Amino acid sequence: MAQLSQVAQTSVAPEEIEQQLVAGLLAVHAHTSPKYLYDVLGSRLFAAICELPEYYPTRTEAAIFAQYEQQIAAAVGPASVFIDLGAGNCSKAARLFPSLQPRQYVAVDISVQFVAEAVSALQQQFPQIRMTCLGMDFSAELELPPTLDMHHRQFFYPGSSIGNFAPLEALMFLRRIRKAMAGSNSGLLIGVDLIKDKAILDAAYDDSLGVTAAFNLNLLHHVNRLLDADFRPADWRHRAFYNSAQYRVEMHLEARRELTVHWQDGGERRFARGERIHTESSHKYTRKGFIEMLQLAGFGAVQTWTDPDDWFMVCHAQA
Ligand code: AVI
Repeated sequence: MAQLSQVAQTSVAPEEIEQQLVAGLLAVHAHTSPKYLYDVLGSRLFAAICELPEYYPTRTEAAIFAQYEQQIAAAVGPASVFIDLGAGNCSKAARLFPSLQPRQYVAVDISVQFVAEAVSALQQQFPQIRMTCLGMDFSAELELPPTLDMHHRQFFYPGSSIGNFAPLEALMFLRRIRKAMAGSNSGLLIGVDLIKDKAILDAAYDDSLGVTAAFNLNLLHHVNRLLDADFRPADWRHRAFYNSAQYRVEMHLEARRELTVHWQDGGERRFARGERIHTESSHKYTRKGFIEMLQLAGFGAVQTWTDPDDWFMVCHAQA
Protein backbone atom coordinates (compact mmCIF):
# COMPACT_ATOMS: atom_id res chain seq x y z
CA MET A 1 0.00 0.00 0.00
CA ALA A 2 1.31 3.50 -0.85
CA GLN A 3 2.23 5.65 2.15
CA LEU A 4 1.76 9.38 2.67
CA SER A 5 5.10 10.90 1.92
CA GLN A 6 4.84 13.70 4.47
CA VAL A 7 2.58 15.11 7.16
CA ALA A 8 3.64 18.42 8.67
CA GLN A 9 1.89 20.91 10.93
CA THR A 10 2.62 24.55 11.75
CA SER A 11 0.35 25.95 14.44
CA VAL A 12 -0.65 29.37 15.75
CA ALA A 13 0.21 30.06 19.40
CA PRO A 14 -2.87 30.11 21.73
CA GLU A 15 -1.84 33.55 23.07
CA GLU A 16 -1.95 34.94 19.54
CA ILE A 17 -5.46 33.52 19.03
CA GLU A 18 -6.62 34.99 22.35
CA GLN A 19 -5.16 38.42 21.60
CA GLN A 20 -6.74 38.50 18.15
CA LEU A 21 -10.15 37.43 19.46
CA VAL A 22 -10.17 39.89 22.37
CA ALA A 23 -9.07 42.79 20.14
CA GLY A 24 -11.99 42.02 17.80
CA LEU A 25 -14.52 41.72 20.62
CA LEU A 26 -13.43 45.04 22.15
CA ALA A 27 -13.43 46.97 18.85
CA VAL A 28 -16.07 49.71 18.43
CA HIS A 29 -17.74 47.50 15.82
CA ALA A 30 -17.12 44.07 17.36
CA HIS A 31 -15.89 41.45 14.91
CA THR A 32 -14.32 37.99 14.79
CA SER A 33 -12.33 36.29 12.04
CA PRO A 34 -14.41 33.84 9.93
CA LYS A 35 -11.89 31.09 10.78
CA TYR A 36 -13.58 30.79 14.21
CA LEU A 37 -16.69 29.46 12.45
CA TYR A 38 -14.80 26.21 11.85
CA ASP A 39 -14.45 24.02 14.92
CA VAL A 40 -15.44 20.35 14.44
CA LEU A 41 -19.19 21.09 14.62
CA GLY A 42 -18.76 24.25 12.51
CA SER A 43 -17.07 22.22 9.75
CA ARG A 44 -19.94 19.72 9.82
CA LEU A 45 -22.52 22.51 9.70
CA PHE A 46 -20.69 24.04 6.74
CA ALA A 47 -20.81 20.67 4.97
CA ALA A 48 -24.59 20.68 5.60
CA ILE A 49 -24.87 24.25 4.21
CA CYS A 50 -23.30 22.98 0.98
CA GLU A 51 -26.28 20.60 0.59
CA LEU A 52 -28.96 23.28 1.10
CA PRO A 53 -31.20 24.21 -1.83
CA GLU A 54 -30.59 27.93 -1.18
CA TYR A 55 -26.77 27.60 -1.09
CA TYR A 56 -26.07 27.51 -4.84
CA PRO A 57 -22.21 27.95 -4.88
CA THR A 58 -21.21 24.32 -4.21
CA ARG A 59 -23.47 22.67 -6.76
CA THR A 60 -22.97 25.41 -9.36
CA GLU A 61 -19.19 25.11 -9.12
CA ALA A 62 -19.40 21.29 -9.30
CA ALA A 63 -21.55 21.57 -12.45
CA ILE A 64 -18.98 23.89 -14.08
CA PHE A 65 -16.15 21.44 -13.26
CA ALA A 66 -18.20 18.55 -14.67
CA GLN A 67 -19.22 20.38 -17.85
CA TYR A 68 -15.78 21.80 -18.69
CA GLU A 69 -13.64 18.98 -17.30
CA GLN A 70 -11.60 18.50 -20.46
CA GLN A 71 -10.98 22.22 -21.08
CA ILE A 72 -9.98 22.70 -17.43
CA ALA A 73 -7.64 19.69 -17.59
CA ALA A 74 -6.03 21.12 -20.73
CA ALA A 75 -5.48 24.49 -18.98
CA VAL A 76 -3.91 22.86 -15.91
CA GLY A 77 -1.83 20.37 -17.91
CA PRO A 78 -0.83 16.83 -16.87
CA ALA A 79 1.70 15.72 -14.25
CA SER A 80 1.32 18.79 -12.06
CA VAL A 81 2.13 19.20 -8.38
CA PHE A 82 -1.48 19.93 -7.41
CA ILE A 83 -1.64 22.03 -4.25
CA ASP A 84 -5.09 22.08 -2.67
CA LEU A 85 -5.52 25.09 -0.35
CA GLY A 86 -8.14 24.34 2.32
CA ALA A 87 -8.44 20.74 1.17
CA GLY A 88 -10.91 19.63 3.90
CA ASN A 89 -12.15 16.17 2.94
CA CYS A 90 -10.28 16.45 -0.42
CA SER A 91 -13.41 15.52 -2.36
CA LYS A 92 -13.27 18.45 -4.83
CA ALA A 93 -9.69 17.69 -5.86
CA ALA A 94 -10.30 13.93 -5.97
CA ARG A 95 -13.12 14.40 -8.48
CA LEU A 96 -10.61 16.08 -10.82
CA PHE A 97 -7.81 13.48 -10.48
CA PRO A 98 -8.96 11.23 -13.37
CA SER A 99 -8.87 14.14 -15.84
CA LEU A 100 -5.98 16.16 -14.33
CA GLN A 101 -3.70 13.21 -13.55
CA PRO A 102 -1.41 15.10 -11.17
CA ARG A 103 2.02 13.69 -10.37
CA GLN A 104 1.81 14.84 -6.75
CA TYR A 105 -1.06 16.01 -4.54
CA VAL A 106 -0.40 18.36 -1.63
CA ALA A 107 -3.40 18.82 0.69
CA VAL A 108 -3.09 21.96 2.82
CA ASP A 109 -5.52 22.65 5.64
CA ILE A 110 -5.58 24.35 9.03
CA SER A 111 -6.60 21.00 10.56
CA VAL A 112 -3.93 18.48 9.54
CA GLN A 113 -5.58 15.63 11.44
CA PHE A 114 -8.82 15.88 9.48
CA VAL A 115 -7.08 16.20 6.14
CA ALA A 116 -4.57 13.40 6.86
CA GLU A 117 -7.42 10.91 7.31
CA ALA A 118 -9.00 11.95 4.02
CA VAL A 119 -5.66 11.77 2.20
CA SER A 120 -4.83 8.26 3.44
CA ALA A 121 -8.16 7.01 2.10
CA LEU A 122 -7.47 8.78 -1.23
CA GLN A 123 -3.97 7.38 -1.45
CA GLN A 124 -5.40 3.88 -1.70
CA GLN A 125 -7.71 4.93 -4.51
CA PHE A 126 -4.90 6.69 -6.43
CA PRO A 127 -1.66 4.86 -5.54
CA GLN A 128 0.16 6.39 -8.52
CA ILE A 129 -0.11 9.95 -7.10
CA ARG A 130 2.41 10.96 -4.42
CA MET A 131 0.46 12.57 -1.58
CA THR A 132 1.52 15.02 1.11
CA CYS A 133 -0.43 16.75 3.91
CA LEU A 134 0.43 20.14 5.33
CA GLY A 135 -1.33 21.65 8.35
CA MET A 136 -1.05 25.42 8.13
CA ASP A 137 -3.07 28.62 8.34
CA PHE A 138 -2.22 29.56 4.76
CA SER A 139 -4.34 32.73 4.98
CA ALA A 140 -1.48 34.31 6.96
CA GLU A 141 1.54 32.86 5.13
CA LEU A 142 2.22 30.27 2.49
CA GLU A 143 5.39 28.40 3.29
CA LEU A 144 5.74 25.27 1.22
CA PRO A 145 8.42 22.67 1.94
CA PRO A 146 11.59 23.44 -0.08
CA THR A 147 11.60 19.80 -1.21
CA LEU A 148 8.46 20.44 -3.28
CA ASP A 149 9.11 20.73 -7.02
CA MET A 150 9.05 24.40 -8.12
CA HIS A 151 7.92 23.48 -11.64
CA HIS A 152 4.38 22.80 -12.70
CA ARG A 153 2.89 23.89 -9.38
CA GLN A 154 -0.85 24.18 -9.85
CA PHE A 155 -2.67 25.72 -6.90
CA PHE A 156 -6.34 24.85 -6.32
CA TYR A 157 -8.59 27.19 -4.34
CA PRO A 158 -12.23 26.25 -5.02
CA GLY A 159 -15.51 27.06 -3.25
CA SER A 160 -15.26 30.87 -3.51
CA SER A 161 -13.24 30.92 -0.27
CA ILE A 162 -11.35 33.88 -1.77
CA GLY A 163 -14.55 35.85 -1.04
CA ASN A 164 -13.98 35.53 2.71
CA PHE A 165 -10.98 37.88 2.41
CA ALA A 166 -11.53 41.64 2.10
CA PRO A 167 -10.54 42.68 -1.47
CA LEU A 168 -7.13 44.06 -0.44
CA GLU A 169 -6.35 40.93 1.61
CA ALA A 170 -7.51 38.82 -1.35
CA LEU A 171 -5.04 40.66 -3.58
CA MET A 172 -2.18 40.06 -1.09
CA PHE A 173 -3.17 36.40 -0.83
CA LEU A 174 -3.15 36.00 -4.62
CA ARG A 175 0.27 37.69 -4.69
CA ARG A 176 1.59 35.16 -2.16
CA ILE A 177 0.33 32.31 -4.34
CA ARG A 178 1.87 33.91 -7.42
CA LYS A 179 5.21 34.24 -5.60
CA ALA A 180 5.12 30.56 -4.64
CA MET A 181 5.18 29.70 -8.37
CA ALA A 182 8.74 30.35 -9.30
CA GLY A 183 8.91 27.56 -11.87
CA SER A 184 7.48 27.13 -15.36
CA ASN A 185 4.02 25.80 -16.23
CA SER A 186 2.49 26.89 -12.94
CA GLY A 187 -0.98 28.28 -12.34
CA LEU A 188 -4.00 28.75 -10.13
CA LEU A 189 -7.42 27.09 -10.50
CA ILE A 190 -9.91 29.08 -8.42
CA GLY A 191 -13.68 29.29 -7.83
CA VAL A 192 -15.24 32.75 -7.52
CA ASP A 193 -18.80 33.72 -6.61
CA LEU A 194 -20.29 36.40 -8.86
CA ILE A 195 -22.54 39.38 -8.08
CA LYS A 196 -26.21 38.55 -8.53
CA ASP A 197 -29.72 39.46 -7.27
CA LYS A 198 -29.84 40.43 -3.62
CA ALA A 199 -32.77 38.07 -2.94
CA ILE A 200 -30.74 35.03 -4.08
CA LEU A 201 -27.75 36.06 -1.98
CA ASP A 202 -29.86 36.84 1.11
CA ALA A 203 -31.53 33.40 0.95
CA ALA A 204 -28.20 31.58 0.41
CA TYR A 205 -26.89 32.95 3.72
CA ASP A 206 -30.16 32.84 5.70
CA ASP A 207 -31.71 29.51 4.73
CA SER A 208 -35.18 28.38 5.69
CA LEU A 209 -33.96 25.42 7.83
CA GLY A 210 -31.75 27.66 9.95
CA VAL A 211 -28.55 25.69 9.21
CA THR A 212 -26.57 28.87 8.46
CA ALA A 213 -27.96 30.42 11.65
CA ALA A 214 -26.68 27.40 13.63
CA PHE A 215 -23.30 27.66 11.84
CA ASN A 216 -23.02 31.34 12.81
CA LEU A 217 -24.24 30.85 16.43
CA ASN A 218 -21.88 27.89 16.92
CA LEU A 219 -19.01 30.39 16.70
CA LEU A 220 -20.04 31.47 20.22
CA HIS A 221 -19.43 27.94 21.61
CA HIS A 222 -16.05 27.92 19.89
CA VAL A 223 -15.11 31.34 21.32
CA ASN A 224 -16.31 30.21 24.79
CA ARG A 225 -13.82 27.33 24.62
CA LEU A 226 -10.95 29.42 23.26
CA LEU A 227 -11.38 32.33 25.70
CA ASP A 228 -13.18 30.65 28.59
CA ALA A 229 -16.01 33.11 27.84
CA ASP A 230 -19.72 32.99 28.81
CA PHE A 231 -21.55 33.73 25.52
CA ARG A 232 -25.07 32.21 25.50
CA PRO A 233 -26.21 31.46 21.94
CA ALA A 234 -29.86 31.97 23.01
CA ASP A 235 -29.06 35.66 23.62
CA TRP A 236 -28.03 36.16 19.99
CA ARG A 237 -29.75 36.22 16.61
CA HIS A 238 -28.27 35.33 13.18
CA ARG A 239 -28.32 38.22 10.69
CA ALA A 240 -27.13 37.84 7.10
CA PHE A 241 -27.72 40.13 4.13
CA TYR A 242 -26.14 41.34 0.92
CA ASN A 243 -24.56 44.77 1.30
CA SER A 244 -24.77 46.00 -2.28
CA ALA A 245 -22.58 49.07 -1.63
CA GLN A 246 -19.68 46.81 -0.59
CA TYR A 247 -20.48 43.86 -2.91
CA ARG A 248 -20.48 41.43 0.00
CA VAL A 249 -22.79 39.26 2.06
CA GLU A 250 -22.29 40.07 5.73
CA MET A 251 -22.98 37.69 8.61
CA HIS A 252 -23.50 39.13 12.07
CA LEU A 253 -24.64 37.95 15.48
CA GLU A 254 -27.07 40.45 17.02
CA ALA A 255 -27.71 40.76 20.77
CA ARG A 256 -31.37 40.03 21.57
CA ARG A 257 -31.14 42.06 24.80
CA GLU A 258 -28.67 44.20 26.67
CA LEU A 259 -26.00 41.89 28.11
CA THR A 260 -22.41 41.64 29.29
CA VAL A 261 -20.04 38.89 28.13
CA HIS A 262 -17.09 37.92 30.33
CA TRP A 263 -13.91 36.04 29.47
CA GLN A 264 -10.66 34.96 31.07
CA ASP A 265 -8.46 37.30 33.10
CA GLY A 266 -11.38 39.63 33.93
CA GLY A 267 -12.09 40.68 30.32
CA GLU A 268 -15.66 41.78 29.51
CA ARG A 269 -17.81 43.71 27.05
CA ARG A 270 -21.29 45.12 27.37
CA PHE A 271 -23.51 44.82 24.30
CA ALA A 272 -26.61 46.97 23.85
CA ARG A 273 -29.78 45.31 22.54
CA GLY A 274 -29.43 45.09 18.73
CA GLU A 275 -25.65 45.53 18.82
CA ARG A 276 -23.80 43.17 16.49
CA ILE A 277 -20.64 41.12 16.15
CA HIS A 278 -19.55 40.92 12.49
CA THR A 279 -18.53 37.28 12.01
CA GLU A 280 -17.98 36.92 8.23
CA SER A 281 -18.00 38.76 4.92
CA SER A 282 -18.38 36.91 1.65
CA HIS A 283 -17.29 39.19 -1.19
CA LYS A 284 -18.80 38.80 -4.65
CA TYR A 285 -17.04 39.80 -7.87
CA THR A 286 -17.70 40.58 -11.49
CA ARG A 287 -15.78 38.48 -14.04
CA LYS A 288 -13.92 41.60 -15.20
CA GLY A 289 -13.13 42.78 -11.66
CA PHE A 290 -11.68 39.43 -10.63
CA ILE A 291 -9.54 39.10 -13.77
CA GLU A 292 -8.16 42.58 -13.05
CA MET A 293 -7.30 41.46 -9.53
CA LEU A 294 -5.46 38.38 -10.89
CA GLN A 295 -3.50 40.64 -13.22
CA LEU A 296 -2.65 43.05 -10.39
CA ALA A 297 -1.38 40.04 -8.44
CA GLY A 298 1.03 39.29 -11.28
CA PHE A 299 -0.71 36.43 -13.08
CA GLY A 300 -0.57 35.99 -16.87
CA ALA A 301 -3.23 34.56 -19.18
CA VAL A 302 -6.63 33.81 -17.60
CA GLN A 303 -9.35 31.42 -18.81
CA THR A 304 -12.82 31.42 -17.26
CA TRP A 305 -15.84 29.11 -17.24
CA THR A 306 -19.30 30.00 -15.88
CA ASP A 307 -22.75 28.42 -15.48
CA PRO A 308 -25.64 29.46 -17.77
CA ASP A 309 -26.95 32.02 -15.21
CA ASP A 310 -23.48 33.54 -14.61
CA TRP A 311 -23.80 32.90 -10.88
CA PHE A 312 -20.36 31.38 -10.38
CA MET A 313 -17.03 31.34 -12.19
CA VAL A 314 -14.08 28.96 -12.32
CA CYS A 315 -10.82 30.63 -13.43
CA HIS A 316 -7.45 29.28 -14.43
CA ALA A 317 -4.67 31.87 -14.23
CA GLN A 318 -1.20 31.12 -15.56
CA ALA A 319 1.86 32.26 -13.64
C1 AVI B 1 -16.39 29.05 2.95
N1 AVI B 1 -17.08 30.19 2.33
C2 AVI B 1 -16.72 30.30 0.93
C3 AVI B 1 -18.52 30.23 2.58
C4 AVI B 1 -19.13 31.48 1.88
O1 AVI B 1 -20.06 31.30 1.11
O2 AVI B 1 -18.64 32.58 2.09
C5 AVI B 1 -18.84 30.25 4.06
C6 AVI B 1 -20.30 30.40 4.37
N2 AVI B 1 -20.81 31.23 5.22
C7 AVI B 1 -22.11 31.09 5.28
N3 AVI B 1 -22.47 30.18 4.41
C8 AVI B 1 -21.34 29.73 3.82
